[in-house]
Amino acid sequence: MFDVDGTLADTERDGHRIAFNDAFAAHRLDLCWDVERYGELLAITGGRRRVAAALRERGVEDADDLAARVHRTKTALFTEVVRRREIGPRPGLPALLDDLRAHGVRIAVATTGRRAWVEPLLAHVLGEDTAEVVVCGDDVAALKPDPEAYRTALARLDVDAARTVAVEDSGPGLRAGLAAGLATVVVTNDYTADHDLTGAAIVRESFDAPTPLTAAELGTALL
Ligand code: XBP
Ligand code: MG
Repeated sequence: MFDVDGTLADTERDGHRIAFNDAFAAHRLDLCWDVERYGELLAITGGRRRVAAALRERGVEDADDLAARVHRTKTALFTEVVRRREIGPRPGLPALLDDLRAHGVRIAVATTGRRAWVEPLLAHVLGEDTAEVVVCGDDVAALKPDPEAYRTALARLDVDAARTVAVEDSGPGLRAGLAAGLATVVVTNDYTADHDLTGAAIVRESFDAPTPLTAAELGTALL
């Protein structure tokens, strides 16, 4: 089971962040997240919650309502970016996916992102054989680090947690995988390299260096 943001694709710094800033401008809000600030805000999962927290911090009344409207704009803007295929898979990921498929491994997705952009991104990143099950932020009441997205994906696949590996990029994602009872492999990125990754079955900085991550290595996470 793969996470999307930061795992299948590097979506955050030059993708979501820019779309949030464009949405703030469209709503005439004096708010702009630089790379560093956005990294801190990633501790709050889910775009709408992230915006609401920033608005509340500024003492904005009706922060939740305004955040919902701003987030709708952001989702539309980011969906356009994804549809233009400006964001591709993380290096080394296509080779891992080929290896998993060659071994008959079932592939699912559990993300806290919105289905509007997740589906076109998966069509691009996973290709025609997209994931068997795709659980998005729209499908669950509680976002990561809550395990609901993973538990929902397990139920839809009708598989045991004990036979499933989660692949994540971040501390909140790792905690979601572990809380669902999944062996969890973490492939970090610039934003998550300093997260607390205690409990991860395997931690790597990349899918392809120093050696390619293989289906066999992922399988060792279950041992
Ligand atoms: C990623 C998120 C997402 C994105 C933004 O966390 O929290 O909210 O940052 O997407 P994870 P939306 O990788 O753990 O799923 O604006 O669609 O929420
Ligand atoms: Mg992630």
